[in-house]
Amino acid sequence: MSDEPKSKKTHFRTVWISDVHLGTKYCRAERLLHFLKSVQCDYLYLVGDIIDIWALKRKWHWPKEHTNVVRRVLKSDNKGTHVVFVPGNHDEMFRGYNRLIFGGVEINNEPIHTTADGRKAVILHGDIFDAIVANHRVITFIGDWLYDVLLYTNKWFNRLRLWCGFGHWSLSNYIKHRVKQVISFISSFEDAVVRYAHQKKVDMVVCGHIHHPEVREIDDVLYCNCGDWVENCSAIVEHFDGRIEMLRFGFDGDLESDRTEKVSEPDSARRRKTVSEPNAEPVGAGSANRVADRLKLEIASSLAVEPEPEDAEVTPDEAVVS
Ligand SMILES: [Mn+2]
Repeated sequence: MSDEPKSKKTHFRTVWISDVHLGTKYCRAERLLHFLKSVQCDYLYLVGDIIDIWALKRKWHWPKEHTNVVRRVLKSDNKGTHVVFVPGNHDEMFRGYNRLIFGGVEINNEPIHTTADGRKAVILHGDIFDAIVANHRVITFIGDWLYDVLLYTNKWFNRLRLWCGFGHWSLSNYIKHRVKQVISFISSFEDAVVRYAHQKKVDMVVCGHIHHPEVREIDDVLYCNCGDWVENCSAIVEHFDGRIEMLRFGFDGDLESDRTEKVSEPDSARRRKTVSEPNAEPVGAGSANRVADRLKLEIASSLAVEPEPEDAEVTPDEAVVS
């Protein structure tokens, strides 16, 4: 007997989450639990930094909500969900157990997922790019309140500096500089991930690590970042038709909430796959026709005219060269 009625659940083909950081006081375990209870999926990928072993080694922090999250994940398996754990840097000791199955959870350092519409996705946490990405420690989140506090502090700080004979030091400039650094950090991380996806010849990549949820097409690769359950409370999901979406819950984990942000992948990411499909098919009458159509399209575009549909009647207006 299930404790939640099935009708209330939202069904997805796949759910990806990362950077939960269980074992730290910053983990939004209740929100995650709320989310996990409200969804049902065929595949659940835990994309690293789920349990923060580093933090637990420093100071033991394990409230009962954290146990409940673990229980819920293990329970998903009983309901027909294939659970895959992709270790991150905070739970890297699990990397030694690549391809093993523990309590129904498969550990896999870099699984390949195939979407319902036949796209290949490489899944990895993303810390392997730390060495490539400069300034990787610059992941800071500056909240509004902190900004105010710092501005106030800055006033006194500068009085002190003047009194000591130093010049004025602008905090807001400093923050702007830091923000620029953060943005350049994120983009160099994304570049490194996308380059890796090119190497692996996949259509899509799902990662985490930088706590910055995203679904975006970069250089013909669909880049998906799960975000985290510390600040963003976010997930990447795949619908049953293969459509990818990023969900961000505004701190409540409630799918129905007004504050839930939903960002769908761009249509181009899916269209591109459909266009490139003929090459993969065995040559036959169907694919030969498609090749002919593409050729016609290419010739038409090089001549800058709209290719006319086979069965449409051509009116003089349409025949005009643009
Ligand atoms: Mn990480």
